[in-house]
Amino acid sequence: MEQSQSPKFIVYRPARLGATEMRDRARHFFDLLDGRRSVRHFSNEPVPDAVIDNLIRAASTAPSGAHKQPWTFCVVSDPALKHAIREAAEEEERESYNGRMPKEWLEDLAPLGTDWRKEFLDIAPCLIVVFKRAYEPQPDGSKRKNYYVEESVGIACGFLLAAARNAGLVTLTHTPSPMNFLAKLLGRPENERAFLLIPIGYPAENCEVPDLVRKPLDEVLVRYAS
Ligand code: IYR
Repeated sequence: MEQSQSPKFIVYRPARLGATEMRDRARHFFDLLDGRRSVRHFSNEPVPDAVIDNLIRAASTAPSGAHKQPWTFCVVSDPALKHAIREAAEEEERESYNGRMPKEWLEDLAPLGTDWRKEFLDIAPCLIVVFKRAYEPQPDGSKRKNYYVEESVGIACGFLLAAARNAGLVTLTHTPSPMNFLAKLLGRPENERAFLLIPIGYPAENCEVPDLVRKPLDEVLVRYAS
């Protein structure tokens, strides 16, 4: 059996905020995130690489099972590759909308106005394709598993969306299904499985979003206090 590493700890003392500042910042962060919307109408204006780098740095700070950080973020801005992704996504989505998705699902999607056409995959300046890493291949050819991969990568994607919103960019959480064409097109190794496709950029001038209402606090919060 391999010897386990002895843990090493360092002092951690994050700045403590005063009551007013804490309240104000909590409110401000909520307002910021409350202004986030899933966008399907993008401008083709490019986004600086350095900004995308920092969004991915932010995503990669997410907590993960046993700190395995089981994610890979692929950033696609090459027009030919974006187009290949669009073609493959539309092929799957055409089948999904025309028979694979049950009637109830299509009814639930109707207010969002989505269909099989995914023009935004050509137009958005950048597609971030997030892969989950099911395991880590070892130099001896064996596989070392990762833990709570879905949860870890889901949280990392949440951080990414929040970081993009904070930088004044808009995103879409796109899930063309099935998504295995993405690993093929991007030449990803066997341990990586596509998790989410996130177009990112600026909204088109005439961008519209569905008029959605969020659940009020009392529908999502249950307090247990004395
Ligand atoms: N993947 C399809 C369908 C779709 C499914 C859900 I759930 C949505 O919230 C939105 C769309 C598509 O991207 O159109």
